[in-house]
Amino acid sequence: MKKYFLFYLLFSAVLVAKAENGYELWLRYQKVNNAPLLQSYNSIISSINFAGASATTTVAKEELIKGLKGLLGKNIPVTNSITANTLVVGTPATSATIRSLPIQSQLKSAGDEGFVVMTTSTGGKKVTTIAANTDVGVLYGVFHFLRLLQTQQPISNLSFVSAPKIKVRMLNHWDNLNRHVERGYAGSSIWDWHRLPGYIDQRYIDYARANASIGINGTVLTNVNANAVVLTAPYLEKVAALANVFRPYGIKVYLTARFSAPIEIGKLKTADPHDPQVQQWWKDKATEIYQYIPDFGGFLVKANSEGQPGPQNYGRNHDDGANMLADAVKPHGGIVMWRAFVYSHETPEDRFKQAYNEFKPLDGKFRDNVLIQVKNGPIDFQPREPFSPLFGAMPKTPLMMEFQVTQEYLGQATHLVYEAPMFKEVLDADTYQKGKGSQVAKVIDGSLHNYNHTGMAGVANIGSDINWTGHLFGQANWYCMGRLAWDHTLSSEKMADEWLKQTFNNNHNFIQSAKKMMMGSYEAMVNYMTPLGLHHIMGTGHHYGPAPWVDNVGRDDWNPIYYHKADEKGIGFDRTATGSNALAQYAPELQKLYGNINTCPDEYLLWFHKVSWDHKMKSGRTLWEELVHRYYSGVDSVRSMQKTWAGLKPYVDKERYDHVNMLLAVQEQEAVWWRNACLLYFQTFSKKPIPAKYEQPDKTLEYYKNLKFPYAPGNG
Ligand code: GCW
Repeated sequence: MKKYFLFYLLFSAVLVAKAENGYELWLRYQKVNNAPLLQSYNSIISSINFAGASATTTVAKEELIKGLKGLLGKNIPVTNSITANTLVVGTPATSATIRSLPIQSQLKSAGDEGFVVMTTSTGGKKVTTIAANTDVGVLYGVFHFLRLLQTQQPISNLSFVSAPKIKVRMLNHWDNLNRHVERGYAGSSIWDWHRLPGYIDQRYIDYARANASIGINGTVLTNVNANAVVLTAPYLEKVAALANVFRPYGIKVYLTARFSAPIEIGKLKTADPHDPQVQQWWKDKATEIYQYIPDFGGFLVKANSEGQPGPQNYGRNHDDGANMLADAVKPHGGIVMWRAFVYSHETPEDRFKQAYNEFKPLDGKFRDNVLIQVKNGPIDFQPREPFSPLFGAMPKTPLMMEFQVTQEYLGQATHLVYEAPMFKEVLDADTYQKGKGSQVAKVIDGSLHNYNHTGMAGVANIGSDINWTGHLFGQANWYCMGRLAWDHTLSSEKMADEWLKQTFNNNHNFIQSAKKMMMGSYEAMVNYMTPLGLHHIMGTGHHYGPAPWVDNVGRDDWNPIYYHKADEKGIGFDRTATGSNALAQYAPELQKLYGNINTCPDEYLLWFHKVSWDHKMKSGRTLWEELVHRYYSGVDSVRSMQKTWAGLKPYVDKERYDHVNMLLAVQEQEAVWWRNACLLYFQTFSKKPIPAKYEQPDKTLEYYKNLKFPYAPGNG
């Protein structure tokens, strides 16, 4: 009896897919479950010849050995010799073989951080090489090679050279020192400040591995709503401990600089950037920081924005503040990323226009180690925004992109929303600054204006939840942000494909359906939240759920009614010449396209026009009918996503299947909530029915208005 029971245990363990909690992200290294392919991999990789002994080389080597062991199901011997089918890894500096291989011109184009992955030969022996000019290039090459196996690509005839298109590829953590994450929906901050520097959480290492695997090379540890305490010695020691963990992975640490720090922790009476004592204080502070962290990346600054102190407090301007900090870090090789997310309390001007108005006149006035960090859109990470007009306006100042990976306005961590299509929409948008073909991507990768610095940042969606991002599919947004910073020409489909295969499996049916679900998820969310160019109609403060009726917040431009302007006549914000004329901040080609109500794309219509309820849309429907149609189709799309996922049950382990399944059900309820609340509210102006063919709202507008969420997560 006992014998049978044991047998049964063994048998069932083999049958049941290993439960997974998502902690391993896209680095699971499961054994390749395709026999012919596995055989081919095994014949192509018979040993590893790995040159170099630096800290970076060591982690690269460990990763390669670990990855191959998992993927091939056996240990691949590491040798000093080269035989047929050796995997030759290294740099010209570390490996004589690499120096002798016919890959020198490819190596040249790989630059400082890029890599070459090639099938080639040496002494008549066929080998595969992962080569780079630097150790970190080797690390990136190793991750690329492992990705080929994880996604089951052929590797018998490789010829691939890759170099990042953008230099600074980073995450911004809005993490406070008490571990609260502003706009974080995945638990508390992963930075365990209290136990640092003594205790090094394994998570720090896995965080670094994950980032290196997608090419991220910088991390801002602290919230832009900054606390000067992080710049004091006890905290710098903690920061240094993190920097030590990240360094082998090619990741530099950056901090947010609170502009008033000279007063708060320096005991000065002022933080005026023209004051010599203040300037000296920052120089000394920079010197001190570099003693702790010799490769410290620099500062990210939010100044004179939403109550943060800044140079304008002293009658100075952004360039004065940025340049003072730039001078302080310059001797140490640091940079300053100065944010353009500003809008003033005092100016009644359309908020859309303010960043441009403040920064455009400063073009060319910044030191050469300053980048201006611009949010993708003119307002604030809304579900859909036109690109920020600043991207077409500052040829003499390096502009870097700020995307928000955390889903503050995109359903937080309960909605499955794949963000790549949104990022791509902005990157591919044409600014027309130097005529047709002046895409935002070419501005930020420096090719349009020959910027000396280039950068892309993503506000992280990472927290201490076991799966890092709250929603398992939130991992895909972290993944694609890093991949796009490396190569913005990658398609959304390609990145979804890679992520799904590495995160789940390579089953064709699974991949096709899951990819389709991901690809439609962004548009679905826009439709059930803010279709046709609506924006900023979410709940106040926590930004959770719909609240288009809010009209009582302290300042005008925090109220949803400021943005949708609905009344009996129609809905939308007139930003043409008859209105705020924000359109004038764009190139003439775009002014023409967006300025005409009949040519303005539906996606941006209510961003630029006040449109009457009876306006005939391109679809033939009236505006009201179209609005209803979009809200309903958004909900329908979520229901299809639920069906798709249910059909994928056989391909996914129970734990992760259930996780996504439950969250999709929440998403469906919340999509209905958005749809009903918004339509019932807008109906009070349009005075038109929701046609009978649609399922009718089962709650009243009053019900929705009375919902309160005092403990919603992530609040500032
Ligand atoms: O989107 C808004 C957020 C704030 C955030 C601010 C910013 C860090 O609601 O929480 O503050 O943007 O980007 O500075």
